Amino acid sequence: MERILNYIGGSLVPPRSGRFLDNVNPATGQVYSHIPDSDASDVAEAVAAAQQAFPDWAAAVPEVRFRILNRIADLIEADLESFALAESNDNGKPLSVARSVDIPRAVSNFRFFATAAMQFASEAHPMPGQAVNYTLRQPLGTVGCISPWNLPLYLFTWKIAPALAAGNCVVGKPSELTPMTAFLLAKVCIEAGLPAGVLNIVHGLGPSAGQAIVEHPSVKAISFTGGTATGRHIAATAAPMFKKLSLELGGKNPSIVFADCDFEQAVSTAARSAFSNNGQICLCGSRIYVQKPIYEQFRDELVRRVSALRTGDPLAADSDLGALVSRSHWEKVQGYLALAKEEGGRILCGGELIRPEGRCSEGFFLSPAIIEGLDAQCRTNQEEIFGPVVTIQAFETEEEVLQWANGTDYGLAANVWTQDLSRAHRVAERLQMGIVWINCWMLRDLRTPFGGVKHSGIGREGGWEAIRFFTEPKNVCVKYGK
Ligand code: TXE
Repeated sequence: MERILNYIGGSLVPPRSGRFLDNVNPATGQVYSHIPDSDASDVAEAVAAAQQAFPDWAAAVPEVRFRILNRIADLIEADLESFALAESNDNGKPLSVARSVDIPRAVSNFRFFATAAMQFASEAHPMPGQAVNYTLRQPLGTVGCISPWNLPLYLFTWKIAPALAAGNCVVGKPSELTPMTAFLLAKVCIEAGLPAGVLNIVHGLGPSAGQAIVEHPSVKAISFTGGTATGRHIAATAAPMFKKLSLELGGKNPSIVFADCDFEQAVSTAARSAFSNNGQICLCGSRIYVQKPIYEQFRDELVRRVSALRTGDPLAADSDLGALVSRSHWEKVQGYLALAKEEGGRILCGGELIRPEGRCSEGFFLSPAIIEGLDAQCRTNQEEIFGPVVTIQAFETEEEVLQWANGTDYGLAANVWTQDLSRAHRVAERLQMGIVWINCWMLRDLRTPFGGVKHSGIGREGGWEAIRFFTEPKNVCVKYGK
């Protein structure tokens, strides 16, 4: 059985302890590879390698970083099929989705930030006749990038690429549930000629390997995407050490459909927004609010379309949805279905455990569920489920739906459907979210700031925001006047 290895100091190495963990394919329920159960000693070795590589990487002219990051992008693209298969086996998502969304986006991340390395410019603030100030933006040194299981390579590279482009060295940890694409990335980095120690990938569990990265005194910043509880714990550990923090956490995002919407676009996108990747995307719209005049028509059409989605073997070309990521997550989502019923919700469709024939009969499958009859304050509508379970509810006024939309601890994203231009801007301004989509969902320009407010996190990723995060500004004031 395949053994995943750590990538430290330019080499693929086993964990120092010699201990490995099982890597389960959630579509089959079977162990299909082993991953290092790394601890603080592996992290210490990775940090030492990064520290050693840092002076040369930080001093390299931008063209060097540009060329290597582009080469990494090219090599992932050339082997797209292996990456897509690894992603599907680890995560349970349809191979077609990994092939068309996740891996191409990881390629784009490297290309985008390769270019950023070439284009980055600093500010100057002249004081006429007296002095000129300029801002030197210098890389931080060794930084930690910790990523989750839902979009494994896409989110890992979304952190690593800007950190490297800005001249930092990285100790990264992918989720222990989805390590395989990061292992393939390590092999690609070796082939691309990335200098030893510039990127180090340590596999293992959050409380051991992840915690050791957060605690290491030489790691200057942590860029983390994952659950809110983990984010809170990381913040509590890192804040007293004055580390820079970027935390992309959970969401409980509303889809708000006004009666004057383009019905076809709203209903098809609401379905996509609710159930893409089985609802396991922090940006998924999991609370669907529809204005009264079109509520019944919209609900019935949504139920019809969602009932037609096929949940099954991720490798089958006709599967729209695959397995949930792990047994424990599958059970957690089922727990929320039971809670929704206890709270008085009616399941309009889905919520059934699926047992596909053949190799996937032991996999973690659940058909996509829509629940009606719950109020905005109940736990089902307040807590992040992160699975194929969404609620639908009718609203009357703009004021009412804004209260519901803003009435959770989270504040990541919203999608709003209306043809009324003034209302679109008004609602966007009042939504307490980091991202608002009007008449669309998941339309992303990589230059835009990405992140949430409230318990959805702190800091922003994307474009120059990411480069700024991974650099320290130093003001140099040069007096030339008398
Ligand atoms: O994420 P964790 P989990 C939400 C979603 C999900 C819940 C828990 O609601 O049900 O979070 O998922 C590492 N120090 N999201 O448990 O634990 C861990 O190894 C350092 C939303 O899988 O937050 C992994 O690499 N690192 C989300 C990463 O943190 C630690 C995506 C995320 O794991 C650590 C995923 C520690 N003490 C889950 N403990 C989104 N916003 O996209 C864990 N880790």
